[in-house]
Amino acid sequence: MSQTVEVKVPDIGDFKDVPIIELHVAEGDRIKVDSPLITLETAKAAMEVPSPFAGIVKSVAVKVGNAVSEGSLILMLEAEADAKPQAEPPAEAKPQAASAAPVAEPPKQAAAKIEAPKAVETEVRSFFGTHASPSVRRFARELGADLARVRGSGPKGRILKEDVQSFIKAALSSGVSAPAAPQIPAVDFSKFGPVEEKPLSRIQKLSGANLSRNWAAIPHVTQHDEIDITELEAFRKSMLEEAQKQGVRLTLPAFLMKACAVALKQFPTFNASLSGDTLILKQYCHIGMAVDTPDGLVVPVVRDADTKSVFQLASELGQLSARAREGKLSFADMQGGCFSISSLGGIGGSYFTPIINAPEVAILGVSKAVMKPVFKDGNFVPRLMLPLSLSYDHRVIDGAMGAKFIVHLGTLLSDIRRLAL
Ligand code: CAO
Repeated sequence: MSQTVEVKVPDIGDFKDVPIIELHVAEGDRIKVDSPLITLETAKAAMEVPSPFAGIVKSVAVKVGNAVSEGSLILMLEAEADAKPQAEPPAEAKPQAASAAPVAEPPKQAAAKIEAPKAVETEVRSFFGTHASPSVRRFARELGADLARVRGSGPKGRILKEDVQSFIKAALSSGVSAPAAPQIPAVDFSKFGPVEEKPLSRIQKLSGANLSRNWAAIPHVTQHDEIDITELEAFRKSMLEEAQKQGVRLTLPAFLMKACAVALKQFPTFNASLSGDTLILKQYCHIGMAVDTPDGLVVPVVRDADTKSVFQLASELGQLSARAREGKLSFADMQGGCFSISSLGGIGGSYFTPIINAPEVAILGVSKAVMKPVFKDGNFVPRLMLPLSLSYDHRVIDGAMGAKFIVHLGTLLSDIRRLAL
């Protein structure tokens, strides 16, 4: 047997005439105990009023914008006979079978849920101060949208459900994956053995956020190749003394940068950035070089690398990496790059998958060159082989273009006379 009951605003503390910012139910809806009915917005926070009973909504007495206080009628509910509120309501508030429309005050437990501004505030803080109602937060959570990135169009900048929908649509159409990465659960490692806590450095925190974003937002492809740099290395060694006289430490990265600058001219889509559906092709050629510092990775940029000689590039790289290690790089030193190189060749290892330094669309990873037997002109001959790993943004560069670029780079590095052409 069902009975019609009045559902009213429960005890909401000292708040009076609180505006309704969301209405979650309509006439005819079947609702459960604790289903959200309305969201109220106080000066401090938004809070949801849950249903104390299960049943079918007969009529709704309020609209968005109405101001309500404790005891205001929200709706008439045909409560399910066997539907028990979450907690026993106070005796005087129980639905009365004899009465046509008995007053059903929400049970104390349900009221406690919305009375607790502390819980609401905790939720607000966890979203870094974004202004949104609990139902919008829940909606955003379900879709994996990061509310901190959603612009609110409601009163006082409040984020509405429509704002979350628009954010997801925009992210999907721009190809950027909006859903936040699933959180890795926190583990108490001290349960398994002794541990020491070491906070990440400022650079690690900054670059970590950028790396995660770039890794998640860009469809990466990494193309590997092995380049014969025997002659290049012989030439480099032959020039070391002359370089030293000019105060320059002539290492492989300077040649790599020169070759990349020449290849970028040949393949302009690698010297570009994606802006929505438009490719911005750059008429300048600034190349970043990843530098390992005691505080973490930084990428200073060499301006107009295409206009500079190998000696000039070596000199500038030496100065930039020294300043990077002393923590003396300015923000401007790390801005405006068109393409990046990450050279791990001085350390070792063969092949890796570098992460694109957005808004750039490609990055060259360089590993350690080693002598290998190479089959050439009918014989195995010892050659110095350099492993290269080119990561590119597959939205901008297709596989054929990626392969052509790395092959061209190989041609330039195998015969550096071509750099002069
Ligand atoms: N293969 C073989 N030898 C190489 C090489 C390679 N690919 N690259 C460099 N070398 C040699 C150099 O020629 C140099 O040899 P000599 O001492 O005989 O002249 C030696 O290795 C030392 O190199 P280096 O690393 O000290 O200096 P560098 O100019 O080659 O590199 C820099 C400069 C800034 C790229 C490097 O110091 C650095 O920081 N690399 C790390 C970058 C990094 O962390 N990338 C990862 C990013 S993703 O997390």
